[in-house]
This record gives sequence, structure tokens and C-alpha cells, in this order.
Amino acid sequence: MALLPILTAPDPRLKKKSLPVEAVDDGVRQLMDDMLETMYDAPGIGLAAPQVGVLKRVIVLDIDREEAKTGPLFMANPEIIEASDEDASYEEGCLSVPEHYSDVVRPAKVTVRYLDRDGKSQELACEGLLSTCVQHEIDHLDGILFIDHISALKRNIILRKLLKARKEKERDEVEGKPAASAKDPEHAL
Ligand code: GNR
Ligand code: NI
Repeated sequence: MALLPILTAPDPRLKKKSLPVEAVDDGVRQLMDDMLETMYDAPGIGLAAPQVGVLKRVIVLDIDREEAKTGPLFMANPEIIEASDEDASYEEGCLSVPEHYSDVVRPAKVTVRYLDRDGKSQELACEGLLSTCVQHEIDHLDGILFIDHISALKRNIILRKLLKARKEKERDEVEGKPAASAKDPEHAL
């Protein structure tokens, strides 16, 4: 198991379309396990391979809800095969868009078909947070971030702030200051 660095926007790799895996082999299982460990450490409720710089159609999720304990879920080549006409709005965040949140409207319910960690084809009906999260992760595989679903004005404000934060971080590193982390109590949200 290993923790993988998470890419943040703007990064050209987050805008690329990922390729399907040919089979769920030991290499893909290793990637899934490393992604799950990275997701729990972040912490997050989902993670897509391109967020760790791997352009493969692989996602992991664990929405960790007591009522409907589903996870962890490992999905290769996930596809939405059915989506409800009814929409739902949910306040989304993303580990690749740190510290920014926006309401995003998506189909309320989706059915996803995927290969599980054993390479077996599965179908899962999703609603609520799981539906939001699975659609958010599949978007990553197509180079789409949640900020691509909001107004260009809001998106550009967020992207400019992320660039500014990155430049300040790089400058601090050159000056030998320790990295500020959202995990430090003083930087907690
Ligand atoms: O941890 C995450 N929380 C979240 C909250 C609302 C909607 C989507 C998400 S996914 C996000 C982790 C992430 O960036 N996955 O790609
Ligand atoms: Ni995300």
C-alpha cells in the first residue's frame, strides 16, 4: 500500500480523457488499493485515478453512511447505463479543487455498470450522496471537474485562487517554511 500525491487544478492531466482498463489484473488492484488508502488519508469519499496522475478508468468510493453502508467500492470502466429524469442539487467539493464548494445539479438517481475488484461485471443503483459521488468520479475520467458545471465566472474565480495559493506555497517552500496543511488544527475548515 502507498499514499499517492493528489493533483490539484489547474493541471492539464485533470482535463484529459482516461482510457479503459483491458482487465482488472494485479496492477489495477494495486492501483485501487493505493487509491483507497490515499482517499481515506485525504480524507475524501471518492477518488478517480486521474487525480493521482494515472489516466485509467478506475475509481474508488466509500461514502461511509451508517444507514446504507455500501463501501468501499472499487470500479473499473464505470458507465452510467440509466439516469433519472429527476435532478438533485448537492454541494460538492473535490480533493483536486481544495477548499472550494459549490452546488451542482445532476440526475438524482443513476445505475452504474462496472468491473469490480475481481473483474466481475456489476450493476449498482445509486441515489443520494452515492449517486452524486459516482457521477463526480466518472466526470473525472472524462476530464471534467465539478467547477465545469458552475458558471464560468465562479469557475474562474476559483481557478485564480487555486493558482495564487499554489504560487504562495511554492514561494514558502523556496524560503524553507513548513507546508501549511488543512489537517493542521489552525488551518482546519
Ligand atoms: O471527498 C469528496 N467529497 C465530495 C462531496 C460532495 C460531492 C462529491 C465529493 S467527491 C470528493 C472527493 C473527490 O474529489 N473525488 O473525486
Ligand atoms: Ni473530485
